[in-house]
Formats: sequence, C-alpha cells, structure tokens
Amino acid sequence: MSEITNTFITLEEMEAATNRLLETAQKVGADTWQQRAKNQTPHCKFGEEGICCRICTMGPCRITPKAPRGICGCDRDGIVGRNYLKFTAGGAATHSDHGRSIAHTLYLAREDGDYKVTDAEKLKRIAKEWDIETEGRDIYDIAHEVAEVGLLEYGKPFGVQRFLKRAPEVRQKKWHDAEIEPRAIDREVSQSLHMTHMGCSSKAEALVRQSLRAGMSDGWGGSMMGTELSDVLFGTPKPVDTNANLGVMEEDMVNIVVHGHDPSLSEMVVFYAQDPEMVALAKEMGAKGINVCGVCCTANEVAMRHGIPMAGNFLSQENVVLTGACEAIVVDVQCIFPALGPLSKCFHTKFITTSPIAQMPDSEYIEFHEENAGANAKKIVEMAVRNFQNRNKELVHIPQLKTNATVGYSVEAIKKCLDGVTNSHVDEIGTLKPLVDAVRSGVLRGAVALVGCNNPRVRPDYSHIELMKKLIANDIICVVSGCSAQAAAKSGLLSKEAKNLCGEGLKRVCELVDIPPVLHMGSCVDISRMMVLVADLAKDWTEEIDISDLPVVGCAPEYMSEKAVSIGNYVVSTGITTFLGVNPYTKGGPGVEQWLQHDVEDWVGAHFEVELDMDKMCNRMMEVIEEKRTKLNI
Ligand code: XCC
Ligand code: SF4
Repeated sequence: MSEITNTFITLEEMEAATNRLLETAQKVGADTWQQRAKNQTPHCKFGEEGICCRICTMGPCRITPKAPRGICGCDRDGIVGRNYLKFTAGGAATHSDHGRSIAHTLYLAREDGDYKVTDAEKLKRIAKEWDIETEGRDIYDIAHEVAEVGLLEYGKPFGVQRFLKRAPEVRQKKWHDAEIEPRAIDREVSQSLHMTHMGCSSKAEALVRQSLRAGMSDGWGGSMMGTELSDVLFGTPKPVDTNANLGVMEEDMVNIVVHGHDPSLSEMVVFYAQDPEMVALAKEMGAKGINVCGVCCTANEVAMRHGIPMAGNFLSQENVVLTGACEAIVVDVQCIFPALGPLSKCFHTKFITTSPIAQMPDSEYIEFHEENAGANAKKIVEMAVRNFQNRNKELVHIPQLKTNATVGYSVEAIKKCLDGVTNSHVDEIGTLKPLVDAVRSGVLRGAVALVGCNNPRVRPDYSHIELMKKLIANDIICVVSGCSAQAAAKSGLLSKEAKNLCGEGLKRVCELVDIPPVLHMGSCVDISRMMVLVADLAKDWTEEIDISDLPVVGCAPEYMSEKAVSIGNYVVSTGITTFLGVNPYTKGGPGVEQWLQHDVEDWVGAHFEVELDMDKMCNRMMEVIEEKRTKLNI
C-alpha cells in the first residue's frame, strides 16, 4: 500500500490514474467500459425516451408522430408508465431479495455456526417492535423467530409492512390515504408485473401510484429487512477508520477484491483472509500477507463493520483488475460487469462468481451456501493466495492514491455521537435533538442524502464530489451511501479534515461532534437507515412534524440501476424531494412526468426533479431546503 495518504484527491488525479491503467488495457488487448460506451453511442432515441414497447409480440411498437399509439392502442404515457413501473419493480425485487437472503442467513445462525448473532440488543429491539417474546428466551430462539416473521413479510396474505410504524403518524396516514402502503413485499412486485402485462394498466396515474408502492415495499420492506438483520448478524456499524482509492491495493500482498452487495459471503472472506493457515500459505507463495479490499456496496458493508479499505466504486471495477495486482475478484450479486470475465482473462486474476443469481461466462463458479459458508470462503481465499505466484510483475501498476475515511454512521452511531456532545442521554437508544437544534438555529441549513451509482453518461464521480463540496461549503450536511459514498471516500470527503471545506456552521458541528461533514451511512440497502433517520428527526422535532417538512432533499446525480429508481420512489414517498441527474427513460411520456415531477406532491408532499446540469441542481436543492426552512419559520 502506498505509504503516503493524500488528504484530498482531485478528480483530475483520479482520471490521470485511470488513463494510465487504460494504457495497460491497451497493452494486453483488454476491452474497457470507456470503449464500449463509445461503441454504444448514440443511444436509441426510442429507448431513451421510454416509448418503445415490447411486452407483447404484436410489437415492438414505437411512438412517432405518425404512429402515436401502439397496435393495441396504448399511448405514449401508457408505454412510458409501464416501462417505468417495470424498472421500479426490478429494483424493488433486487433489494428485497437481498433482504430475504439475509433473513435466511439469520434463520441459520447458531451459537457454534459460521453465522452468529452479533448485536443481540438490536435483535431484541426488533423483536419487541414485532411483538415477539424476548423475556427468558435463548437469543437464537428469538433470532429464528425474528427471521421467520421477517420472511413472512414477503408473502403475508393480509396487512401492510411492519416497519411502516416507524414513521411519524402523519406520514403513515398520508401513505394510507394515497394507497401506497406496501402490503407483502413480493405482492407489490408481482402486482407491478401484472399491471404492466399487455392489456392491463395504461393510465399514468395508476402506474405511478404502483411505482411508489413497489418502491415503498423496497425501502420500508425488503431493504430495511436487509439492513436491520445484517446489523443483527454482523454488528451495527459504528465509526471506524479506513482508507479509500486504488492505492489501498498492496503490491507485495495477495489482493482479494470483494464486489457486489450481500455481506454474507464477504464477511466470511474477510474472516478467512485472517486465518493463520492462509496467511502462512500467502508467505509461502512469496507474498507478505493477504489484503482484502472492496468495490461497490460489498465494500461499504465490510468497510463499515471491519474497516476493510475501499478500492473504488461502480466504474472503478475494471480498474482494480487493470492494476495487474488483483489475485481474485470475488463477487456475489448486483452491479457486477460481465466484462470482468474476459478482462480477468487478460491477467492472472481469478474472477470468482458465487451466487446462482449472478452467473457469468468466463468466471470460476464456486456456489456459495449459507450452510457451508466457512468452507466455501476458505476455498476462495486459498485459490486467490495460490494465484499470487502467477502474477505478471511487468503488468503491475497500482496508482499511488489513497485517502483516509471514517465510515459507519448508522442511525445508532449518529445518536451516540450526538449524545457524546450534549450529555442529553435519554435512554439506551438516544436522541437526535442536538441535530434538531443545530438545524433550527441555522448553524446547519439542512441535509442532503446523496446516493446512487456512477454512469458513463455523466463524468464519473464529478457530480457526487462537486455537489458534496458545494453543499458542505453552504453548511448543508451530507449523508451518503452506495457508490456516492465511495466517490466521497476516494476524494477525501469522508475524512475529518474535510471540515476545512465547510462553511463556519457545519465546521463547528464537525469539530464539536468529531465527525466528517459527509457521513457514510453504508450500502444502497442502507438508504433504509436514512429513512429511519428522517423519521426520527421528524419525531424528535420540538413537536412532531411530518418528514416532508424537514429541510432535507435526496439526490442521485449519477445513478444507473433499477434499484436506484426504486429507491427514488420510496424516498419521494417518504416525503423527500429527490433530484435525479440522469433521465429515468420518461421523457417521452409528458403525462407520466407530470405525475412524477409535480402531482405526486399532493399525495406525499414531495416530488422528483430531473436536472442534468449540476450547478443548477445544486442551487435548486438549496432553494428547496430554504423553502422548507421558511415554512417551518426557522
Ligand atoms: Fe450498484 Fe450498490 Fe449503484 Fe453502486 S450505487 S452502482 S446500484 S453498487 Ni447502489
Ligand atoms: Fe404494441 Fe400494445 Fe403490444 Fe405494447 S402491448 S407491444 S404497444 S401492441
């Protein structure tokens, strides 16, 4: 690892490093996303505007001035709305299935097993919330019942999601009145696919409403399940120091990169990378030891629980292989480029897929099961270690870029930090009152939740980093997750030194509370943490207010995935106006856009704004925050 850490790294420095790696790519004849993005441009206009329909074989139908309706008579808003709902359902299914797999892991947790209960207190809190008996019971009995009740949330025939009760009552009522309370998680996904079948819904209003509800089944259902039960299993994150950017890869060590989303596998890989037997084997192979680092949300998961360094985010995934120093890139599910298969073949790198859900050509498939997790993980680690001797030293180049980052601000951790300052310690769970005071007094103007991916349509990381810098300079605290969090980390914005980039108010808060101005709240399923945070903030206000009253906005400036759109739907439904820096394939449906960008305001007190110009977006976000402040008379 580079001995030096940089306080801040500019985008230009990162881009220079990438260019240097692209030279290696050229040398070995590897294909890269930069080239493939060029090959794909210009994109199909019909696809971009969302006005291509191929849900039945009478089509595909495309809307043009000459053909304003599909063969069945569906108009542009029907087609755009259905596509949007399908997109959302894809994201909700993905996050929620992740949550389900964590619930299964919890169900298999045993005192002497590979998976144990780490945060028993949190488990009991959830059990109480769900009316599950905790008194005098074995912790694993409670865990299994919580897991089972959690799993039933996916398919229960009656009722709505249990976690909705966490929101202020006014918000719950709005959800009820708008008919967007999610019922069983799987039901919302299924119903979305039913509604988008040929000859079902083509009315913009109905399709948008179900998009919000499907999103809600993710944020207040499946994702929240994933987050909460991961905390029970692997520990609730607390602030921990780590490093970020490509310089976290070590030239003289075995580098294992974990990539994907589900922490069940990566937790085990991290564990076995410390196994004395494996470390000894690494030395036998001529390495100094084993270095695990991460990409995408798996990186967030292990960074905030173990301080595992973060090599990069979504569009850096090829870079880690291009360093020539990656012995294995081990993936679970989601956001994995199929390109890693052929790319790894240009190097000694082993591309190891592990999930039946994400199988790819040109990979070594080691199917991972919770039941034999330890043995599987050990096998993977051993494979990587033995691969060290196959490294081609001539191809090795690790950019010397490395920052410090403090990560792991779960809601519990934020409350604890605040308690430390004010001694306002109320109960074991703590309060957000000091934060409320800071916002009310104007020391902090408000907060922005920055989330989501990278996208070649936008200069990678530029929007994330520039927006954060401007916001903190204006005394707006940022909470971040997913690849946005890693963009922050790579540039140094998650370090405590970043307080020097803040306005006076935020700087004072950072010093007092000893936090960075950009708070890492975890992976993308952890945007559910942000929902709990705003819910608690509204409840801890001088008198309970609605979430939509808070001077808070959401922002996904570089998103690309279906999951991100699902997230957008639940963030807006929760009452937080959300800014998108990439169009969600809705431009061709003015009626759908009218609903998403204006009329949903009547249902949930928030809406979407799409703005491709980052300066304008930043100003608009600050404007919305100030409008909310004025309405609150603060
Ligand atoms: Fe994937 Fe979660 Fe997007 Fe990053 S931010 S590219 S979804 S890893 Ni979620
Ligand atoms: Fe065309 Fe209608 Fe079939 Fe879509 S559902 S492909 S618009 S005929």
